[in-house]
Amino acid sequence: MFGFKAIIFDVDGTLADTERDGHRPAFNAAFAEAQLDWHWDVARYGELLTVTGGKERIRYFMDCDAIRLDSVANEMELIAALHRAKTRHYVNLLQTGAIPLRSGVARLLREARAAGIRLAIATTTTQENVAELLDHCGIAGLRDWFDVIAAGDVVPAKKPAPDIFTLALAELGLRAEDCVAVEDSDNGARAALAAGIKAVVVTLNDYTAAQEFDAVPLVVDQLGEPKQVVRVRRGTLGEESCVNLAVLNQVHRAAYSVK
Ligand code: XBP
Ligand code: MG
Repeated sequence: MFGFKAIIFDVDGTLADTERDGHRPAFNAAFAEAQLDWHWDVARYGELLTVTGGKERIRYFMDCDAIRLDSVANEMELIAALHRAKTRHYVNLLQTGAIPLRSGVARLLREARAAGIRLAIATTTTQENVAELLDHCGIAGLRDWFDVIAAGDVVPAKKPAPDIFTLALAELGLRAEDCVAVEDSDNGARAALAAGIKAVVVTLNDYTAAQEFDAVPLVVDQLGEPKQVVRVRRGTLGEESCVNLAVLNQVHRAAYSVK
């Protein structure tokens, strides 16, 4: 019935709004704990999000603000220690259940499972962070719904490089044309497209709403629920009122139709 076999989801900003009130305060808690006077406010964090990966983001911040230690080795050690502390703070927050899934995510995951569409994750963040998010967002056993969780430092280059999507495809044993990717950011969409996945859906959030997404066939403000108003920035929902399997199928068919 459907032309695709799997959906590959990004995590941060896509499954859940984790950045502003999740990762960002965890970074700030790590800085405070290390007695650094660094603080990333909401706007500054938006600028820093142009670099994916927490360690890479700290490095970028230090470069931007010309913060130098006496050796590169000490800088790397500081970044690694800060990132470990940040992960601890972030996991503690996730364990309180403070970060729910975005609108329509649980619905779409359930629809996919019922239809025999496989589920996968391709994310820049760590396995640990993904597991804790999935374990504490209110759906028992959610982690096991995903056949593949490709996460973090296991690939040479982070998004917008295609590597993590290429790994997810290899672990699924599927071709790019068998899959639909769901992302929230320019870096993420570029990574999916570079891996050969043409059927890409972007769900915007506050940090990514101003990005362009010229090459993405469907850009919406949320996956949404049937009776909600889903705002469509690019593409169409056709007869549907939210992003469901029928919509993903339309996106997939259009992406691979011979023109
Ligand atoms: C998400 C990220 C991540 C998180 C922090 O990118 O960039 O770096 O902000 O995660 P994407 P870590 O959604 O495109 O995968 O600190 O665990 O690296
Ligand atoms: Mg993201």
